[in-house]
Amino acid sequence: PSAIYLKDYQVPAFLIDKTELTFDLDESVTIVTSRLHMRRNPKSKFRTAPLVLDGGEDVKLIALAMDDYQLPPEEYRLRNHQIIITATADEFVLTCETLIEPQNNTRLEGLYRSSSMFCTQCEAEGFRHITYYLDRPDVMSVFTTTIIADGDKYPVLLSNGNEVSRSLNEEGKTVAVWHDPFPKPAYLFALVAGNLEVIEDQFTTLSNRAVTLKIFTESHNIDKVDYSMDALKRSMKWDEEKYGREYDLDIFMIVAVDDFNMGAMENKGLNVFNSSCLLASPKTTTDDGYQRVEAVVAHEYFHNWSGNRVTCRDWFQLSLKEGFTVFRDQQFSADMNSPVVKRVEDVSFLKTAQFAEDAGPMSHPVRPSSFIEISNFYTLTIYEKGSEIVRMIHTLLGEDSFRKGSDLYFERHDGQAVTCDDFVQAMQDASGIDLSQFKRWYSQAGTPRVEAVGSYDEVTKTYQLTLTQATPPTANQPTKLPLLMPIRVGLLDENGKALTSELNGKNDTSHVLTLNLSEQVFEFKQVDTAPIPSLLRGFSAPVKLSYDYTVEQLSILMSSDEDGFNRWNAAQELAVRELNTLISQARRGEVLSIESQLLLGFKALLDDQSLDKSMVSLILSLPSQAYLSEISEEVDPQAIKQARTYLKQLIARALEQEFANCYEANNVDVDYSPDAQQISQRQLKNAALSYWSETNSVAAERAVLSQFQSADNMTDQFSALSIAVNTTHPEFQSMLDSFYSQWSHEALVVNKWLMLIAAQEADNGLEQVKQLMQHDAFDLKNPNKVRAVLGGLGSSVSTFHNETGAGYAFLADQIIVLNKRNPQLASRLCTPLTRWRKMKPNLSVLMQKQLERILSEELSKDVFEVVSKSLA
Ligand code: BAL
Ligand code: ZN
Repeated sequence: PSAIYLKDYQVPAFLIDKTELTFDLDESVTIVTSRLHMRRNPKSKFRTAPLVLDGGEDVKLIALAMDDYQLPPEEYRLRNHQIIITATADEFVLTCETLIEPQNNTRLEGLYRSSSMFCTQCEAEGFRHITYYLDRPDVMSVFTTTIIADGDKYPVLLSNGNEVSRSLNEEGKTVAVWHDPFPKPAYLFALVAGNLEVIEDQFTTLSNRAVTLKIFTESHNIDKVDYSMDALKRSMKWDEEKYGREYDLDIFMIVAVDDFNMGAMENKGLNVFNSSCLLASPKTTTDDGYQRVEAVVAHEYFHNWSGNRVTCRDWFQLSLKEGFTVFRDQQFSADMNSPVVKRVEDVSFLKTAQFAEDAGPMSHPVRPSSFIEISNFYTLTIYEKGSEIVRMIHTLLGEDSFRKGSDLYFERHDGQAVTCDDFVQAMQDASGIDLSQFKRWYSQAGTPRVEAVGSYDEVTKTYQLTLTQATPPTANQPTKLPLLMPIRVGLLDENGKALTSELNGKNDTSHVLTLNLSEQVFEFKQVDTAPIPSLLRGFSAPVKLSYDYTVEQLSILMSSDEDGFNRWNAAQELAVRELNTLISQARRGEVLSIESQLLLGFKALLDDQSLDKSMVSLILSLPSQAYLSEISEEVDPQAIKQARTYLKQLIARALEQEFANCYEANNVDVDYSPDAQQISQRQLKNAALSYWSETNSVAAERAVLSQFQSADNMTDQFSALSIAVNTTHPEFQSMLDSFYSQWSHEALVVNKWLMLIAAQEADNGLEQVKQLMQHDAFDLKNPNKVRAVLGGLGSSVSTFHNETGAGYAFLADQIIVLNKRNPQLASRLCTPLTRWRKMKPNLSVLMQKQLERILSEELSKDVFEVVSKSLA
C-alpha cells in the first residue's frame, strides 16, 4: 500500500450538485441506485480530467449510465475499486446501480447489520463501501434518500434531513423518502432501519423555532436514554449561549447501535452512537459512564457547526473539526461540572496517552502530511492535542476575541470545506494577534520540552525566569523550530501565599507569558520575596515542563497554590519522584524502602472537610502504570507495578484510620443522581475504600463486600468489585460470579465484567482470557467486547507483559484474525505492541518478534501502516 500526501492536494475535477439514492434494503443483498447530478468543477485546472469514482472491494457494479445512456463496459474502466470514465460532458447525470451485502459486512464501514437493524458508518471513507462516489470531504452535495424496506420488520426508516414522504409500493413494501437541504460530503450520510423504540422531546431555538428531538434504541434499552436527551438539550442551549450557534433542521435524531467501531458519529441530523456512549441508568452505568455520555452527546451535537456546516477540505485537516469540537465539548463539560476537575482529567489523559503516541512510531503532526489509511489518524494527537492547540489560541486571544474569531470563522466559511490555516486566519483577523508562528503547532510533531530556571534579586526585587524550549526529533522530522506558546505563571511565597508581581506593566498574581524563542528571559518586578514559581498553570501549553523544585516547594504548591490544576500536578510530581526511586530499587532487585513525603500532605487532605472531594481523590490517586511507563526511559512493567503497589500499601497502612474515617464519612445514603456534588463524594469514598483495602483488614474487607451487595448504583457496585479483584479479597471470585448472574442481560455491564477479568493480575491470566473469548458473553463481531477483553489484557502486567512472551503472541494472534474481519479494530489493537522500542530488552525483543510475525501476513492497509511504521 502506498501513502498519499497533503502536498498533492488538488481541488476535485467534478462536483456533485445533487445526490439521489435509493436503497432496496435486504439483509443479504441490498441494491443501491444512485443518480448523481454532476458537472466539471470550474475551479479545477484539469479541464479534461477523467471522472474517477471510488468504490470498495465489497461493492458489485450492476449498471452504469450517463444521462440515461447505459455505458457498455468498454466505455469505462474498473480498476483498484475505482470506476474511470475518460470522456464525459461538462454536465451530466450519472446513474449507478450497485449490490452490497450488509449481512456480510464485518468491517462495520458502509452499510451493515447490527443486532436486528441496519445502520451506516461513512466517516472517513465508508461511503465508497455503499456505492461509487467522489468520496472526499470537499465534494458537498444535497442528498435525497429513498429507503424501500419490509415495513413490518423495519418500521423505523431514517436518513439525514427531513422525512418528505412515506408510502407503500405495489409489492407492499414501505417507501420512505428523506431530503437534507444542507449540502454535505458523503462521510456525513447516514441510514438506519430497524424495529426501534423512540423517545421524543422538543427544543425551542434562540430564534424561536421548534426542533423535534428523537432518540431511538432497541426496545430493551429505551429506559436508558433520558439522560442523553437531557444532555442533548443542555448542549443545544450551551452552544447558543457560548458560541451563538443555532440548530438548523426541524428534527434532530440519535440512534444507538451495539456494533460500532467509534464512539459515535455526527451524521447530519441523524447521529449514530455506539450504545456505550448513549445509554445510561443508575443501576447499570457508572459516574464516569454518565459523564462520557454527556460529553459525547455534546461533542456530536457541536459538530453540526464545527464539522458539518463548516467541514474539512481533505482528511489531512481532520483536526480542524475534531480539535475544535473536542475543545468545545471540554468547555461544555467544565461548565456542567467542575472546571478544575475536568482539566485534571483531560490533562492526565493527554500526558499519559497522547504524549506516548507523540513519542512513538506513529507520531504525527496535528495536520499530518501523509497517510496510508486515514482511519489510523483518528488519534489522540488529532483530537486531544488538536484541542490543546485551540485552547492555546483561546488563552492567547482571551474569551472575547476568541468568540469573535469563531463567529468570523463560521460566517466566512459556512457551507465550505476548509483548512486548519483558514481557522487560524479567522482567529488572527478577528483579534489582530499575529498567529503566523503559532501555526507551526499544526505541522510539527512531538512534545516540546520546556526548561525553567529562576533567579531572584533581593536588591531590585526582581525575579528572572529563563525559559528554554526544544522539541525532540520524530519520524521524518529531525529538526524542529521554536513554537509560540502561552505559559501561565504565578509566584508564591514560602508560606504558599500568592505574590503580586509586575510584568509588562501589569500587576497581578498570575501572568501569561508568550514564549516564542528557543530561550527567553521574563522579568517579574516588585516581587517582595524569593518566590516559588507556579508554572504552566492550568496546563496552558501541551509541553513537558521541568523545573528543579525541592520537595518542600512541591509540598507548598500541593497544599497552597491558588491554581487547582498545579496543586494536583505538584502532588503527582512528588509521587513520581518517590515511585522512580522505588522503580530503580525494584530493577536492581533490592528490597523496596522509602520515607514517603506524601504522607503529611495526604493526611492534611483527608482531614480537611472543606476541600473539593473530587480534587482530593485526584490528588490521592497515584500516577498510573501507563503514565509511569510513558515517562520511563526504559519501561519495566513489573518494576513499575511493584513500586506502585508498595507505595500504595505504605500510604494505606500509615493512614489506615484516616481512610476508614473518610470512607465512613462519605458513605451516605442518597437517591442516585449524576450531579457533580454526588459524583465527587462517591469518587472520594471509593478512593478511600481502595486505599483502606490495601491493608487487607477485616473491617475493610467487610466494607467492600457490603458495598458490593447493597449498592443501588453501578459506580459503587463496580468500585467494590474492582477493589475486591485488585486486592484479591477472599470473596472476589464469588463476587465476580454473582455480578455476572445479576447483569448477564445487560451487554454494557457484561463488558465491564469482561474487562475486569481480562485485566486482573493472576497467574493463570492468559487461560482466563482464552476462556472469556469462548464465553457466551463474548462476540468477536462486537468491537466493544473485543476492546473489553483485549484492551483489558493489554493493561495486565502479569498476563500481557509475561516474560514468556505468551501475552504478546496471543494479542498478535487476535490481530491477525481481526485484520481480515475488521481492519480498523485490528489496527487499534496494535497500539501496545508499537511501544516495543521503549521496553526493557527481553520484552522488547518479544514484542518485535510478534510485530514481524503480523507483518508477514497479508494485511489490510490499516494494520500494515501501523505495524510497518512501528518496525521502521
Ligand atoms: N467524527 C467521528 C466521531 C467524532 O469524532 O465525533
Ligand atoms: Zn468528533
